Amino acid sequence: MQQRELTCAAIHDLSGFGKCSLTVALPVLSACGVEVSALPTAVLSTHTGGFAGYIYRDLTPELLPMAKHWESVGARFKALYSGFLGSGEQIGMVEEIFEMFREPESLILVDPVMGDGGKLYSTYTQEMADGMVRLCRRADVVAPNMTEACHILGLPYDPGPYTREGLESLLRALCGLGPRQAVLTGAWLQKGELGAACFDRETGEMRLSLRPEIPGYFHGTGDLFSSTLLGGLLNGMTLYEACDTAVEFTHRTIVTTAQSGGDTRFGPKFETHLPWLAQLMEEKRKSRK
Ligand code: PXL
Repeated sequence: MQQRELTCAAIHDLSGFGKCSLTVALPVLSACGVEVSALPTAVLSTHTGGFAGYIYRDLTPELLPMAKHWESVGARFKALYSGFLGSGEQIGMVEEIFEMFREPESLILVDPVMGDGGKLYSTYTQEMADGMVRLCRRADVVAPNMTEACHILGLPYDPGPYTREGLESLLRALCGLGPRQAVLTGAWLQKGELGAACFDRETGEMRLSLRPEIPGYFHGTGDLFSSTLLGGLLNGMTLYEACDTAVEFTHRTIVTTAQSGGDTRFGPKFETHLPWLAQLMEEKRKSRK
């Protein structure tokens, strides 16, 4: 049987400098053998994490017309992947876009990008963050960090340490909103380790994937993680395989970023690790044929 082409629509902002969102999703998914189309929610000179005076152009009025134009030219996607949104209004629009392109076999991954370290990003209003729960209900897979998961579930932020039972209960609650699979980033049980926990509603199984923690705050790694997770799922990996691959890839890039000693606001140094990722994904594709 001929495999369907791996195609994805990535609905995120385009931050020109300081790698994150689309400047991460496009190369990572391409390396995974996925054809990605970009629907920018906003255009920024830099991301909002630690840069003052950034230029911000919200693309809310353009979002639906761009999606409708795609529809008119026959665009079809195996996956729909949303991340950082430019305004509260965009939540309803992204729901509409999901419906426009949803097919029986399609995979909707929502990374409810809205904050980190217990705080919302500066462009996110409370209303926007509250609306994000609606988008999560429409997803097959959600991949929040701890800040986002607590916000979505209406819980106070928990900085950790976490327990297996605590992580599982958060993941079950996320799946209770609608998704069949949930992945939680920023998971750890003991100091010195960091990774992600994943849960599949069908199997009822929670698994953890941990690596040694590299001290520091590394911008753009959430986008790197989610894009790799999606690439893995599209290539036929199980949820745990995709999650573990995403943790490993993110860990490798953080090691390189930390070793470079550069400004971590500029984004993760993932480029030299793309061949490793591409090979892994190709092997997975071949093993499925
Ligand atoms: O990496 C998440 C992200 C995406 N897009 C923009 C951001 C951030 C985090 O700060 O500012 C514009």
